[in-house]
Amino acid sequence: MWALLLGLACEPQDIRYPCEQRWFADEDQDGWGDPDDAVTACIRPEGRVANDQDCDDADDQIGPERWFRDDDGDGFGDDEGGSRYACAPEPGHVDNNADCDDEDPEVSPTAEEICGDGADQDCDGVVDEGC
Ligand SMILES: [Ca+2]
Ligand SMILES: [Ca+2]
Ligand SMILES: [Ca+2]
Ligand SMILES: [Ca+2]
Repeated sequence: MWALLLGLACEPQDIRYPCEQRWFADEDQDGWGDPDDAVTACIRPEGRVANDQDCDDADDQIGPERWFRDDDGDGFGDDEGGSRYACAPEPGHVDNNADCDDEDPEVSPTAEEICGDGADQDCDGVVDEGC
């Protein structure tokens, strides 16, 4: 019985992370970590997260924003170009994913619908409406 318990106690831990994994304090518990407070461990220490992207770890209302690639430069991005989280604006990125054609600056939510061409210029999901 004791041998069995001891045997279990000596089982290797369930290591799911490389031991050089760094864990960042998440004081405000918003899921974003403090880049200035890191420890290294194989198992996630309580109250810590694997990212270091919190902009203010004392305020759970302040965290990184999601930025979307805007390839055609019309001020609207999309999901396809990928997105990233950051505290400051990312070059070539915008804070929305409202572009329905990120290869055409003439197509965006602020563009005007062009009648009769079978395309949806203003990204409202309707082709040639109001024509
Ligand atoms: Ca945090
Ligand atoms: Ca925060
Ligand atoms: Ca765009
Ligand atoms: Ca566009």
